[in-house]
Amino acid sequence: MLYPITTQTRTVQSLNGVWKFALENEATPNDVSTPLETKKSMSVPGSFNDQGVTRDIRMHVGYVWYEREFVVADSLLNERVVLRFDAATHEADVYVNGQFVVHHKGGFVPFEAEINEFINSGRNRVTVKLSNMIDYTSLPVGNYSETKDDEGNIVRKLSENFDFFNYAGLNRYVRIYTTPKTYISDITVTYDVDLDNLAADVKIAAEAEGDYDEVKVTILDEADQVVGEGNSDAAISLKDITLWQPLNAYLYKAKVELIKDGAVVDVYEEDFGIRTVEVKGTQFLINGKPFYFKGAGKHEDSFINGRGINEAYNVADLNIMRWMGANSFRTSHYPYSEEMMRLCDREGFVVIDECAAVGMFEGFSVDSASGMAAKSTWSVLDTKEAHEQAMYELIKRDKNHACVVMWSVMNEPDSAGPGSYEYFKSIFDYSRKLDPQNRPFAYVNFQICGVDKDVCMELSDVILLNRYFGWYWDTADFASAEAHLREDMAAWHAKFPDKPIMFCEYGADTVAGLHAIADIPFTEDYQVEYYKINSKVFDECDYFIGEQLWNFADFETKTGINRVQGNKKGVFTRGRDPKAAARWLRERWLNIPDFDYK
Ligand code: BDP
Repeated sequence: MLYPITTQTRTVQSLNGVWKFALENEATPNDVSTPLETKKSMSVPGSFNDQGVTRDIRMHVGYVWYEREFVVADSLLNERVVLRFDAATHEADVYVNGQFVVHHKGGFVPFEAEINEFINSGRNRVTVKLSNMIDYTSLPVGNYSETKDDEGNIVRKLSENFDFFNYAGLNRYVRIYTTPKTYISDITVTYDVDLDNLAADVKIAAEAEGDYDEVKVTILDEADQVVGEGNSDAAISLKDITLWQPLNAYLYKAKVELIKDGAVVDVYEEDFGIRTVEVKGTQFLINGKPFYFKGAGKHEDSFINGRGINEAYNVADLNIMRWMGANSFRTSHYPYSEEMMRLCDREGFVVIDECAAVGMFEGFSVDSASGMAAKSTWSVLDTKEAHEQAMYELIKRDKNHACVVMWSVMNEPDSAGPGSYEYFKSIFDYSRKLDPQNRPFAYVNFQICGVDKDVCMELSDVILLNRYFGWYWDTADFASAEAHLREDMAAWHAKFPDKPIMFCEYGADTVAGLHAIADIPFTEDYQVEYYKINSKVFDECDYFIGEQLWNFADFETKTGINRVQGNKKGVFTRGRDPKAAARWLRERWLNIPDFDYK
């Protein structure tokens, strides 16, 4: 799916700003044929929860309404006019001038619709009925229930089956863009690279609709010099290429033009980097060299905005990670904004791209993590359809990004209980066919489904582990934690001697400002010790290819007695102030090279 940009043939118009907002009153439903009656406002993009402030909005479960007016300039009305939502979390029905236009479920990916038949010259009205409900058929997975009160009104309850707050709303940009009636609908970038001779055969495959004779492709380098020309059917050979490297990005531009009778009818420019990715034995090769992942699992989470896009945070977060010596992160636990992916392409950050498959464990709870056991997850959940859609939409959106080096199909699923293998196999088989660049696919293993219980790891190209020895397990007993971690790693390596292992989560809740000498949980000192013992074991294992800690920064969660205004495992606070561990890790990571460490 193409990102909306302005070119000689295309325009983009923002619908961001303050919209009208209302909670749905189910007794007297909103009538979309008339303007929304409300005095409430809501900023878009942004989650509605913290903007709404009081409990009735913040904790609302059910439907909400957004509405605003817009005008499309008369000069554009003969173009193809498309209304695009970058993310409506989690489910939306969109109306223009009271007429239904499009429905989409899945709160972290874009969707769009042509609206020519619904709009007029002058003022128009866009209305969104949005639901924040998630259940056992959706991704992410939520525990949903409903009852009726004495007056017969539906009372909805929702408890996340995961450890982040269910921020919802029009979380990303809303735009109208125009294209000619004959237009480029998608572009897929693939290449064969000759690393020894720094040459590449690059295929820019375009899909288009309408009446055209030919698709012309021009490849430009960063100095805007033409380095290759051809069309969309055949590969274009490039010589003396500059590779996209971690933290040292280089982006080419593919200029794609639809030609009719010798004239250009549509033009789109897609930036792309050239790099190779391969899992070979216990190594993860980028451009043929063994890469070592240093970084974190993150969240899209900021004050007031909630999960709403915050580009200043994105820029700062990458700068903070660079400061720390990090080179990578995982989009835990859902696809991040397209702007973040584009930024990572530019900055050279290496991304493990995760779909919203989280909470796929019956009865998940952070209150009893070490005491949980796999149950009948795969007969309770009915997520296959949503999961395939999520992988399809994620890969369709992110397939061309050089920053994406691996897909994560699930976080901490039940990989031990009955039916796990069959479910995993079908998702892996389905997903692998979708990636034109054939990147590795993996899932992130839950400590509950340890090496002696997990039955799915053979399907994963890399062993991604979330491990909490010294936190949920062996709390305040670092000697045992270290020993158990060492045993765990050895056991995984013995079971899969030819697969690389990396950590995608390890961490300890830490309230900034607390200190103690004697290994007291929640103190900054404890968090530092925790990272020290984990790092010591990592360095003993030559098959260990990366450390992504949990979490980059403190973040909001549902309320619970194990969460103090959110999850405090950040090595930075929610406001991005470093805890002591951030400095300790900085010392460590600046001394670990990106390549050839293992
Ligand atoms: C894992 C989850 C992550 C949690 C983390 C924790 O993958 O989302 O936030 O542990 O408990 O269960 O902090």
